[in-house]
Amino acid sequence: MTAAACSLSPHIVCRELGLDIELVEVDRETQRTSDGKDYLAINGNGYVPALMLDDGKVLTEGPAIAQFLADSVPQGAAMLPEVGNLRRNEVQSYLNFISAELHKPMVLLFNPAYASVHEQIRAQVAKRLSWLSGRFAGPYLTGEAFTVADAYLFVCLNWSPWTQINLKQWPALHGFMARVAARPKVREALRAEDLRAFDVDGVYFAPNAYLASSNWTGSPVQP
Ligand SMILES: N[C@@H](CCC(=O)N[C@@H](CS)C(=O)NCC(=O)O)C(=O)O
Repeated sequence: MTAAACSLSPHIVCRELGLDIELVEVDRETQRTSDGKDYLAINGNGYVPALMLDDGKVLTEGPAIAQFLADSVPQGAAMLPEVGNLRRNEVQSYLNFISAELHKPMVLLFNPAYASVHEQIRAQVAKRLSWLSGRFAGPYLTGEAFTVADAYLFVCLNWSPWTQINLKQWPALHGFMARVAARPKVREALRAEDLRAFDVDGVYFAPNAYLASSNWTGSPVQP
């Protein structure tokens, strides 16, 4: 994992499901893990997340990991309904949407190499967020249940302040962030990654180390 990166999404799923996990940090500069391994030998693409199982098998790609985790325990059906239930496909549809239409474009907004097209990318993301905000079926994306898609959406939307996207223009999305940020297991995951709330509403979280080293002048709040 890397603090506040998309790896936070399967991390939240693990905590929500009460799974026993060991978090291993990846230094994206050196591609070394905090337990001294070459990360490229674990995931040849070099990006997080990767899930290593007890038998050494490795699963990559966040949405696939989140689904695997939910399917691995009976209580996971609350976060990803069983095969044959159309709600499962609905959750999968959102996972794909978040991955392709939000996660990847938002990552480009962090990259100065794409600065000349950031405005256009931001407009495209805004279009997708407008669509999404009109789709909320309840407190969460598909209704009452907090699903693996909600965990993923929370993590991507948490990057809004860095990518200069003001979520307050979509009250449904801003409310969603507050609701998810208040979940005890989500707070546990945020603390485990040493993330601190840094906005007045306490719904966006950044690595403590980043807040300490950037020129941001507020005072971080322990989640
Ligand atoms: N398709 C991958 C993308 C993962 C991804 O973009 N990870 C980012 C963090 S959010 C990363 O590690 N980037 C570093 C890099 O690409 O080298 C997935 O969904 O798991």
